Amino acid sequence: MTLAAGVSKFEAVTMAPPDPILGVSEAFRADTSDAKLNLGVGAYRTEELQPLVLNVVKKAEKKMLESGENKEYLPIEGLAAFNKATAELLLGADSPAIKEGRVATVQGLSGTGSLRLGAAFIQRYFPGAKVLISSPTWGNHKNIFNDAGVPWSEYRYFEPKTVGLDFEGMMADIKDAPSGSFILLHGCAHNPTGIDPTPEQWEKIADLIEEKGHMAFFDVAYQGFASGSLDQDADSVRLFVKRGLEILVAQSYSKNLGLYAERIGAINAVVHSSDVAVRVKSQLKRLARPMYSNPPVHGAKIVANVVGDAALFDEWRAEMEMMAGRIKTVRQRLYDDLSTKDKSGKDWSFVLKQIGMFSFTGLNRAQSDNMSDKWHVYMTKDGRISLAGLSLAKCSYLADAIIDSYYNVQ
Ligand code: PLA
Repeated sequence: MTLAAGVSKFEAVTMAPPDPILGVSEAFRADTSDAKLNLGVGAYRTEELQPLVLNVVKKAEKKMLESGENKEYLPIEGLAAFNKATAELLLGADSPAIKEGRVATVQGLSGTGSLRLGAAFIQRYFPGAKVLISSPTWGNHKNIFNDAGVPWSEYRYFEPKTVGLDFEGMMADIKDAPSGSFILLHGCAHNPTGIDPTPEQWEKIADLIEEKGHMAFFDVAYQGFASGSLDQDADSVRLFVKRGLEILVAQSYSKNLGLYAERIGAINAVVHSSDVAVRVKSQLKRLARPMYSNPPVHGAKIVANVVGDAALFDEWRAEMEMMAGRIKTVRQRLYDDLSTKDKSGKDWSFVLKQIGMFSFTGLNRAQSDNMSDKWHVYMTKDGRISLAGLSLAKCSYLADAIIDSYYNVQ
């Protein structure tokens, strides 16, 4: 007799809600309309709305295949050539912090896994310390710190009235946080608002963090995607390092090298001495080992090959400028279409002012629902659209959808 389907021991397990970002892609896939458009996840598409594998990635992979590389385990901290390349890309190849051995770099499972490792480190070595997260922020930040058991609260960031930065609110909240807090900062191209502090504001943020004895924890998921320049997009991080502040930085190659599925990134701790760096690195490894043992090799080799080869590196920069440029072009077209179609005189210029992959439209939840239910345009419910998933050909349709949702849905 086979066992009957009795009461499951898993009966108490409830249904989890769909993920606010990746769940949008699931809903998109289920939609059979020809008009459908996925502006949910921040993944780059060509004008034909197809995924793009960069030429430099193909060239690096060809090289790897030809050299007949093996599938041995990487060390816990990852591929040495990758760790060197990624720290240099972040801080600059001539960075004194690197030369002095003050940077502890451990390869992570892309941006998310690197943030998670950083969070586990905070939980273990700074028990009770709070992380301050911008309001709003990337939908996964809170999950990451929750699951690592790190308490967090929010600092003001976005001012809906000006569709800009609430700099005073931000500074007041950082000031009020207990000394020794970690301040999570988006290195560039803030997700979801597309609004970054100015260089002068970054200086003031650094002043305050230093004064309060806090530590900055940078999330750098879009280096190269804000301005098109890898160096310029790292200015915020480099400013803190130049001032001698200790920081944590999570990096991701999902967007700038289009390596989404390879899960390649890093966690870096820039500290006061090489002695401390060695110890911090040893503890990051100790945290990684029981979580996933050691990281995957393929993406690490791609990054090491691209960054470590002058010709490929130049080609990468050109490809990134092309991607950032295409996003700027659709941004402009969307703004033009919104401004011409909307006869009410509403100022849509915030679309142009925002930077990076996204536009934060100000559409509320009901309006976002209308976008998907009526127009088959999928976006996150916080009103964010990914311009990286938009083509010039679809701008006019999208503008119609936004105007309808904005004026006809409360
Ligand atoms: N940090 C920020 C600010 C991000 O926006 C993302 C990705 C990550 C980290 C992590 O990406 P990674 O793990 O792939 O390196 N945000 C995406 C995708 C693009 C996602 O939600 O996972 C987004 O649509 O917001």
